[in-house]
Amino acid sequence: MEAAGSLTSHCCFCSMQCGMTLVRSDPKAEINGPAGYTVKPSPDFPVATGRLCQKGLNALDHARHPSRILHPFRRTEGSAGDPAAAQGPKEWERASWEEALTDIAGRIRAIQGRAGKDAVAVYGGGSLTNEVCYLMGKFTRVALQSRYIDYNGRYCMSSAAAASNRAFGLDRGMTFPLSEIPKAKYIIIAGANVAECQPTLVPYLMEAKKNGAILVTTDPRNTMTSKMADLHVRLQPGFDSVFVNGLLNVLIREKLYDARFVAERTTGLGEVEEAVRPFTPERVEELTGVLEAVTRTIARGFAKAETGIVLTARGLEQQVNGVENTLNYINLCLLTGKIGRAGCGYGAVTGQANGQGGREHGQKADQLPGYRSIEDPAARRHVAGVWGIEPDELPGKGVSAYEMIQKIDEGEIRALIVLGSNPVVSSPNSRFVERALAKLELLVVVDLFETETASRAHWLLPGSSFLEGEGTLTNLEGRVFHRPRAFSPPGESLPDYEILCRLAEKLGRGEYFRYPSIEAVFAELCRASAGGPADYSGLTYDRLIRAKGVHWPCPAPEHPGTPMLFTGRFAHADGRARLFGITPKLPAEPADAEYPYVLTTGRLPNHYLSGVQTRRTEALLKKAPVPVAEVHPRLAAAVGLGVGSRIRLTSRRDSLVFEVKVTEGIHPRTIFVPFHWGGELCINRLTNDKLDPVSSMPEFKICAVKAEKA
Ligand SMILES: Nc1nc2c(c(=O)[nH]1)N[C@H]1C(S)=C(S)[C@@H](COP(=O)(O)OP(=O)(O)OC[C@H]3O[C@@H](n4cnc5c(=O)[nH]c(N)nc54)[C@H](O)[C@@H]3O)O[C@H]1N2
Ligand SMILES: Nc1nc2c(c(=O)[nH]1)N[C@H]1C(S)=C(S)[C@@H](COP(=O)(O)OP(=O)(O)OC[C@H]3O[C@@H](n4cnc5c(=O)[nH]c(N)nc54)[C@H](O)[C@@H]3O)O[C@H]1N2
Ligand code: SF4
Ligand SMILES: [Mo]
Repeated sequence: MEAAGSLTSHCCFCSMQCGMTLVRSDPKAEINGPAGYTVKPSPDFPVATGRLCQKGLNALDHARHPSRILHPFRRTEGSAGDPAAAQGPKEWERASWEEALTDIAGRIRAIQGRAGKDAVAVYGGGSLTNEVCYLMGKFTRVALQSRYIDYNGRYCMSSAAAASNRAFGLDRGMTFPLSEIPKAKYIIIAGANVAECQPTLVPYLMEAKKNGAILVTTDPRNTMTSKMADLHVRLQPGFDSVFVNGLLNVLIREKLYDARFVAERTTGLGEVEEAVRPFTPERVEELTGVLEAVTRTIARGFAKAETGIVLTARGLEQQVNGVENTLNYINLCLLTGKIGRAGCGYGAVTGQANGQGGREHGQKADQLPGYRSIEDPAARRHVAGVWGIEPDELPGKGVSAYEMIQKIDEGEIRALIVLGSNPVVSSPNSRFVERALAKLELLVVVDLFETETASRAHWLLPGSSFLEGEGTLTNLEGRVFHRPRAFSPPGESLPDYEILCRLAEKLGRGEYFRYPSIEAVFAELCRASAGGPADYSGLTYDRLIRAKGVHWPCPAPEHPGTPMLFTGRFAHADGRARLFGITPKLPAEPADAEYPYVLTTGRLPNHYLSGVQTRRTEALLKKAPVPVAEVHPRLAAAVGLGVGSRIRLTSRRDSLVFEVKVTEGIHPRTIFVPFHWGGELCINRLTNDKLDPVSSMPEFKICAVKAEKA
C-alpha cells in the first residue's frame, strides 16, 4: 500500500517500465500537479524490484517544465506584435480547442476532397499507452479513412519484429520473463547496451553471474554492458552475421547442436549448413579480427551450457541487413535448443516505454489490433465487426515511417498528424525530412513541447504526459500492466485519447469514438485483439491492477497469461520454428577511399531518444550537455586531433562538427555519436536513409564518413 499523500506511476522512459511512487515532499504545493512531489522507486512492481535509474528519478522534471505547451497554438507567420502571440512561443497564436479542432478538421476535409483520403497520414509513437496506440490506428482507418499510418517503432523494433515473425511465427520481444535470466548459464548480449539503456535489468544479469553464468557481449565499443562481460567481442559495425556464422559453423562441424530439438521443432537445418560452411573460425578471424579461439570458445560454451539466453537490440537491428542479422542470432538459440524452457530464450530488448504494445494494436502500416495483418480477410472482418463498419471500408496497408516522409516529398501525402514522436531529429537523413515536412499543407503536432518537429507545424496541440493519462502499457517481457493517472493535465492540455476522439467528432465520425472512459477503450481493444497473435481478451483493468501485470497472450479471463512462450510449439501453422541460412551482405554504404570511416550512432545513459524530455531535465543535461564523438587514438592521430580539438564529420548528406572523446574502447575505424540533439548537433543529418528490404528499418548504425580536424 502507498503511504498517505503518495501516488503510483511508472517511469515514462525505457521498456523496463519501473514502478515509481510520487511522494508529496512539499506540503504547501498544489496537490493536483507534480510541482511538490519527489520520485521514489516503488518496491511493489515486480519488474525493477525497487530500483530506478537516473532518468526515472528525474522523470517529473520535464513534465513540470515551464516550457510545457498548455494551450492549442496556431502558427501565424505575420503575427509579430500580436499580444496573443506573446503568451506562447514566437510566431504562435493561442487558440481555443474549438477553433483548433474545427480548423484542422476543415483543412483535412478540404485536402481529402481535393487529393483523396490517403492524402492525410498519421505518425505515432511507442511511448503512448496501448489505448492511445489503438485509437491512433482506429482514428486513421475509421475517422480519416486513410491507409497511411506508421510510427517511430519502425525505427526501433521493426527488424527484430520481422525476424521473430519469420523464425517463430510470433513477435513478442522477449520469449521469456525477466525472472528467467538468473537461471541462464550462458548469456550472449549482442548490439545491446542494457546497462546504459535498461539499467534496472542489470541486477538480473548480476544474479545470473552470481549463479555462475558466462556473459558475452558483441559491440564495436566498450560500454557499461561490455564491462560486465566475461568476454567482449569488438566487432566493426556490420559484421555480426559473419561472426555468428563462425559460431554456427563450429556448432555444426563439431556436432554440438541439439539434433533432437532441431529435428523435432525446426525446419531449415540444411540451409544453415550450406550458408555457414565457408565461415570457419579462421576465415572469421580474417574478416573480423576476432581470434579463431574466441569464436570456438563461445560456440562451445554456449552449446554445452545447460541453459542460455541470447539478447539483441538496435546495434545489429538498425541496419539494411537488420532482419538477417537478427535471424542469425535466433539461429543460435534454435540450433542449441535453448528456447521455450527454464533459463532459455531469445529476446529482442524492446526500447521505448510501450515499444511492445505500441506495435501490437494497429499503429503499424500493415496491422490491425491484436497484431493482425490488415491484408488478412478474416482479421478485417473481425476488427470491422468490433468497430461497427463494413470490412470493405477498411483501407489497405500503408507504408513505413520513412516511406511516408518520402510520400510527403513526392506530394502524395499533404497533411500529417504527429503524436508522440519527433521525426525531424529521429529520422535518418534528417535534412531531407526537414525539407519534406516544409511541403505539407497541414502539419499537426500533439506534444508536450515545441519540438524540432513541432516548430514546423501549422497547429501545435497540448497532449498529456505519462502522469496525466491513465492506461495500460506492455513492457519488454510482454507484461501488460496498468498505469494510473496521477494528476489531471495542466492548463488546457488534454489526454491524448480525448484529442483523437474530439477530432473524430469534428470529422463527422464521432459515433465510432464515444467512450464513457479510457477503460472502455481498453475493453474494446481487448475484443478487437481476441483470436489474434497478441490476444489481450482475457484482460481487464481490475485484473491487471490485482496481478501487477499479465503476460500476453491471455485469451480468456481464466487464462493465467503466458510468461514463457514456445514451451511446446512455435506459432507457425506446423508448430515448428524456421532456421534461416544467412549469407552476410555489405552495409548500404561501406567505408571507401573517399569516406574512410564508419559512423555509428546510439545512446547515452542520461538522455532519451530525440532528447526532448531529457534536454529539459537539468540534472540529466548537465551530465551530457552536448554530443561528443568517440574516436580511437589511432583515428585521432590520423586526423591530427590534439587536446581540445573538435572533429568535422562529413557524410554524403551533410557535414557537422563535434567535441571529441578519445578512447581505446572503440573499434579503430569506427566513430560513435549519440543522437539526442537537434539542429547543428543532430547526427541524423549525416545518417543514411537506406532501408532494410523486409522491415523498412533505416541503417542508423552504419554510414561512411570523412573525418577532419575542425
Ligand atoms: N539511456 C537511454 N536508454 C534508452 C534509450 C535512450 O535513448 N537512452 N532509448 C530506449 C530505446 S527506444 C531503445 S530502442 C533502446 C536501445 O538500446 P540499445 O540498442 O542497447 O542502444 P544503442 O545505443 O542504440 O545501441 C546499442 C549498441 O550497439 C552498438 N553497435 C553499433 N553497431 C553495431 C553492430 O554492427 N553490431 C553490434 N553488435 N553492435 C553494434 C553500439 O555501439 C551500441 O553500444 O534503449 C532504450 N533505453
Ligand atoms: N541516429 C539514430 N537515430 C535513431 C536511433 C538511433 O539509434 N540512431 N534510434 C531510433 C529509435 S530506436 C527510436 S525509438 C526513435 C525515437 O525517436 P522519437 O520518436 O523522435 O522519440 P522521442 O524523442 O521519444 O519523441 C517522442 C515525442 O513525444 C513526446 N511525448 C512523450 N510522451 C508523450 C505522450 O504521452 N503524449 C504525447 N502527445 N506526446 C508525448 C515527447 O515530448 C517527444 O517530443 O529514434 C530513432 N532514431
Ligand atoms: S530503467 Fe528505464 S524505466 Fe526504469 S527508471 Fe530507468 S529509464 Fe525508467
Ligand atoms: Mo527505440
